[in-house]
Amino acid sequence: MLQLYSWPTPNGIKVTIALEELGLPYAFHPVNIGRGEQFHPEFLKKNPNNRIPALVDEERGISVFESGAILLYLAEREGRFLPTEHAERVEVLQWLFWQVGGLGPMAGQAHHFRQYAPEPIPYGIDRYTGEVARLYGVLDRRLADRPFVAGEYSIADMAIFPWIVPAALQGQELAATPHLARWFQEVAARPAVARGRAVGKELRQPHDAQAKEILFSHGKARA
Ligand SMILES: N[C@@H](CCC(=O)N[C@@H](CS)C(=O)NCC(=O)O)C(=O)O
Repeated sequence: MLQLYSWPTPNGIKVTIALEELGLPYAFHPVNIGRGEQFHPEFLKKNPNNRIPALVDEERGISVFESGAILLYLAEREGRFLPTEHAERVEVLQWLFWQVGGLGPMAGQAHHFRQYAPEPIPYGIDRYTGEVARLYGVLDRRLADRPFVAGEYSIADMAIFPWIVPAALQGQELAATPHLARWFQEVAARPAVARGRAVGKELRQPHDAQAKEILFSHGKARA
């Protein structure tokens, strides 16, 4: 059985979408990042980077952290959503890495400066909102002449999708990127995506003062 240690945020939702798409049985163990559970010693054994998600494959005795590595692990394990042919495979991998190295971190900073910074910092807001706008433009051009980012639906789409869901929080208007908007509607309509998005949804709360202290105090506070 697969054991998923996670929370319903974009990096967590990627993995529940992939598990649902693959039809794999798994147990979801919530790690409340707003209460500091990502710093608990038991979780740190699974992810030394104190971030969700982490996946434990009991059957194979393998533990994986980093959402992109988890998607890759699951796709290779099941032989789905990642082509085996070299050129097609690299298409998927480059967009998967583009998400984990670019869209995710930049959108995360846009969320931070637009929603959570203790006082408005125009330089931070402009820099990250602008960078996310650039990345949305890259995706829009990519999707102009193909249905999904790497041609066929793949783990790259699963990785990108949860970061487009909160577009408004990143200062983005999907109507400005019609090809991306079309792709977004198509991915959102997949039943497995809807199931993946629903996992743990009821647990999600707006960040209160304690959560902000834990998440944004640069390691000073620990629950
Ligand atoms: N590169 C990591 C990023 C994971 C990440 O940032 N997770 C966030 C939630 S989306 C988290 O656990 N935050 C807890 C914290 O900042 O202490 C991945 O893709 O798995």
